[in-house]
Amino acid sequence: MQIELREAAAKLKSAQKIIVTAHINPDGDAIGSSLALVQILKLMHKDVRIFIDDVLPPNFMILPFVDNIERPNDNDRLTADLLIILDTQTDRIGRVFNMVEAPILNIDHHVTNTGANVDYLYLDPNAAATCEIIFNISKYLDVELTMNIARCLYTGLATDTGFFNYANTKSSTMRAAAALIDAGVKPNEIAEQMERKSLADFKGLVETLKTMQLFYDGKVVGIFVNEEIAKSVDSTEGFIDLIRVIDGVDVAFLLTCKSENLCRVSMRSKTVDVSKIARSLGGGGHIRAAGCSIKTSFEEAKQIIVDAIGEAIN
Ligand SMILES: [Mn+2]
Repeated sequence: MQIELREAAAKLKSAQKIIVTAHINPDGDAIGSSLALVQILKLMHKDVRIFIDDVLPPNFMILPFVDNIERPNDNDRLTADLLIILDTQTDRIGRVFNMVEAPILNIDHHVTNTGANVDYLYLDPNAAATCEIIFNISKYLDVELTMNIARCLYTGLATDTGFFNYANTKSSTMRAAAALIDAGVKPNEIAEQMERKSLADFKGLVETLKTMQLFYDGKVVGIFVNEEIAKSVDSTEGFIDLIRVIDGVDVAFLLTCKSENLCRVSMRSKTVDVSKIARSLGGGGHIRAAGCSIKTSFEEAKQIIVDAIGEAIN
């Protein structure tokens, strides 16, 4: 059932024992919104735990409260008054879904979220980030945004908007960011942390850029993190943003080899609705930034994604 923001706030108020989670392959918005919400709930004297079923990229380890993020154990079974799923739908939270028995409140900004398997969905596709929604919901909760909460929220806003560059950046996003700066955030410090790369990842980036290929008269560009490169890097965060700038390119994509028969695709576009392409392949996302997994070999996945994008642009 889709609910209003005010009703979502009421759910937070009435629950005492709360578990918060976000998507696997966690990004700045998933981690930032989870950590901010947990701190808000603590200020409301809630009994709250936070689980993310994945390793956290090192860039986010500076965020306040990050040590409180737990990974689920296979044998754990937990009950709670509320399970809050942030920045994704139920199918991308890994083992948390089966571990927790509780009514589900899903808070998200992905236009492709169908609300499957959840009790309550608050969906705002106009929000630039789930962090923007958490910022908005805090106004209903009588809590003051501490600097630590603000740093987490700002991280999600900044990373999901490409540091306020993408089309999802609205005046409301900027107003939220301004309020967070007023609460003590230093934008340069967050930017420096988020842009940091290990030498191995940077070398991986150089190798990946060498794989660049143009398709459809240069309207589409792809880069390829093959098995060898994938083994040498921890994260491919930000790789795709470097190729979307090429003149004449509408759709940029990154194909990553995850394992022998599992590939991951990320897409960015200037005009094409890539969320549709992602959805047609079982994934999701936003109009100009989306992704999906393809369960096949690297070569076959390449053909599938090139064909799917070709269909969308022609
Ligand atoms: Mn997000």
